[in-house]
Amino acid sequence: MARRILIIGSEGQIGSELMWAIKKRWPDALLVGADLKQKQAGPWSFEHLDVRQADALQECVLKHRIDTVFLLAALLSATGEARPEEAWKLNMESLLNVLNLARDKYVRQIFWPSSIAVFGPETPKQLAPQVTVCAPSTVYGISKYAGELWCRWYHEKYGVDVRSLRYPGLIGYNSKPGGGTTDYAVDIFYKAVAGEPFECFLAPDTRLPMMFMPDALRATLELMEADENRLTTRMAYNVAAFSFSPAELAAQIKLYKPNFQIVYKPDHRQAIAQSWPESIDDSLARRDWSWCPEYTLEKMVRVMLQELEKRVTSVTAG
Ligand code: NAD
Ligand code: AKB
Repeated sequence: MARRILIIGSEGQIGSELMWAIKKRWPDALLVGADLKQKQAGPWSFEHLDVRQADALQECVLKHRIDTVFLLAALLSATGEARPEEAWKLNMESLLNVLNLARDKYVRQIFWPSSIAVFGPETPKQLAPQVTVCAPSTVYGISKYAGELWCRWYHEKYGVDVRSLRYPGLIGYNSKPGGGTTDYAVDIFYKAVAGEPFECFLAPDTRLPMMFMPDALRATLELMEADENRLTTRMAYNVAAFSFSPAELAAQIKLYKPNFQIVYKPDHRQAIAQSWPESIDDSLARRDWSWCPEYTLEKMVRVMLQELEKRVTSVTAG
């Protein structure tokens, strides 16, 4: 039977791309977006919804006879440090509201993303293992790690089919990020294409795990399709693609844009970035559900520049 899907946070960086990816991969699925923001374009229903309101959420699920929820609403790392109580409340209440709907059998399957932010200064910097010291130093990271534990608890206690990934920093050309520490890795491309210098809020040698959006979307949907008997964790799977520093990314961009200029003015986000590992070991995801990234740093940079150039050209021509 075709899925009936609710994406909460549908107007954000991932949600606005995931809607199209689902339409392509599961064409028969019924799709409903939900967000506090207004709907952007898209051939699906939309509900203006505050996911913290459990009754309104349940009403929406019943109205559309939803069986699958992707919960993407959250405050990210940098915003979370500025608004810690709001971040904790939103990130936890939204998850518990959705988990309770699955416990009570209103929905069958949940996707909820975790992050590399679950790791902290004591985690090994290179190839951070699936199971390791997780003592995050941000409110966002604390909420993600607590969320992972809640997911496992609801699965063990009530059999809830909840699945999760520890996304690295995500880079795409169709949507812009908001409030994260890895946002610079998207913003830099807009400046490069506009022929303007880029002021980077991280130091040149700050290496972080990153992933191109098409890989992240595919990982998400492959995990949701995976045979549940093969899943060996109901916390979140590490997934990796490549790592780079701002200087390494700028060097790649300069191959196409030799006049591109970058200056470094590290701010409060530097400490957050420094608390995260430089690379991730994703061997469990590779073993359990055959995860394999397609994009390298080089390929991602080429496609990002090509796609953003096309937009500039079509705007200029129009
Ligand atoms: P985003 O901030 O771009 O989008 C979040 C969306 O949720 C926004 O459209 C916002 O309006 C909406 N929202 C906020 N509060 C809401 C509420 N109370 N009710 C309904 N909607 C609400 O975030 P994103 O980058 O798309 O991230 C989505 C998820 O993926 C988050 O859980 C985030 O922690 C996780 N994640 C993202 C990245 C990344 O690089 N983008 C990396 C790791 C994990
Ligand atoms: C952030 O920087 O906060 C996010 C993340 C890695 O979770 N992009």
